[in-house]
Amino acid sequence: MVTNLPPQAKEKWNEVTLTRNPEERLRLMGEFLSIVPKHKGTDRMVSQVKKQMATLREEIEKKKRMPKPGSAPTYFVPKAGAAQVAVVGPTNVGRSSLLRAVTNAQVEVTPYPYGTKTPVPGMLPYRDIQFQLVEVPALVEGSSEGRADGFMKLSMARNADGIIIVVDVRDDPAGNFLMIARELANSRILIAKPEGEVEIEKRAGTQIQFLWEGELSGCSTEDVIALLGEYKIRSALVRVRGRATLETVEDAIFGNAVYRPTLVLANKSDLRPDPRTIEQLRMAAEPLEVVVASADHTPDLAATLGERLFRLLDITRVYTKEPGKEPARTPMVYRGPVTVGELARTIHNDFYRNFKYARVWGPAAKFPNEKVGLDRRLTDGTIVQLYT
Ligand SMILES: Nc1nc2c(ncn2[C@@H]2O[C@H](COP(=O)(O)OP(=O)(O)OP(=O)(O)O)[C@@H](O)[C@H]2O)c(=O)[nH]1
Ligand SMILES: [Mg+2]
Repeated sequence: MVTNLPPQAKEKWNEVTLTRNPEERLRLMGEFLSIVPKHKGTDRMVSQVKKQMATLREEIEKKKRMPKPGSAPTYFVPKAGAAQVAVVGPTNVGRSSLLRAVTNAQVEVTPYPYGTKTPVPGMLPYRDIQFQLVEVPALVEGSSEGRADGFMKLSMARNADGIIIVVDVRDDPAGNFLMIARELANSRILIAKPEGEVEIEKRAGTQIQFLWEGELSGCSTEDVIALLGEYKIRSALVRVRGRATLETVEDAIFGNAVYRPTLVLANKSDLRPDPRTIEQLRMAAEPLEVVVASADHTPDLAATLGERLFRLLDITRVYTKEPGKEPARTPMVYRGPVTVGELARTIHNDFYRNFKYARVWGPAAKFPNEKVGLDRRLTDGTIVQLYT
């Protein structure tokens, strides 16, 4: 259900989005909530905004407590490699052990709970790429309400490209999985692929441009443009994936719900779990894939996990080539399908602007050395030479 906010409320939200200062933003959000009519249709949006306010409050508090102005918050881990994957779970399930087993990270494994206090990154090599795994300190019931640095921990899952939920096969894996899933859901982090997704990228100009990787359901592009207009968004790039409704669009305006592809790792399989417990976990985790393994004893766990992440994150590797030379050894890495145009743009805007044609070899080529245009979709393993 779309919220049907009065115009003053939409006006106020527009003010919120234009404000960067956290204190000011918090104040405006409070004013926004005070003029939002409370009814069933606005329930979800109100709670989303309240969560954002709570996160802001915590940010402001953290900043006050920070030793030096400008020093980075300890929970932020810059992205590296093909994708960043947050490794989350309750305490003592073996997240550190997993990082020790499959990445280069120097990690401390502790027999006592809550041993990991700050995020630990490590690189997992797979084929010719690397995934960055980041151990997030243990989540608890109530993390989404801010318990035990909950907002910071959950924001790491939000900022990552994917998630691994680790549970212990001998410690109520289904129940613990559901606890973690609940905390993520409360933070509006979706772990199952939603029917439709919308991303709105505001930009200068006077035009709403659509990028179609899916379709609208139950509304037209005019409806979307009208709704955006009500929130004073007159120029933006709107990416539509799957089947998106007007509600999906409004969710995107409030910028809160995100989908993160997720894998479940049932760890400590060497401890001979009851097959029924594993079955319960699989049922609870549906439709997510469950990998049953042991960080301590499964051989080739890095390769197994790498392969699952590669599929889960829909990785596409493209190799650029210069005339008369061998293709680049390190690929350009994308998530999902990528066009020649997008490739050109990521290399350099000039390649895009002065583009004449491209030649392709491999999976995306009908025959080797095929001449193609900006729209050609590139698949994993394709070699591309751009001509300008
Ligand atoms: N048998 C067995 N024990 C494991 C396995 N993985 C981890 N453990 C043990 O489980 C305990 C917790 O391991 P950690 O890797 O520190 O767990 P964690 O999830 O990082 O825990 P915190 O960061 O402290 O919340 C340690 O005693 C590990 O030795 C495994 O695959 N099999
Ligand atoms: Mg740990």
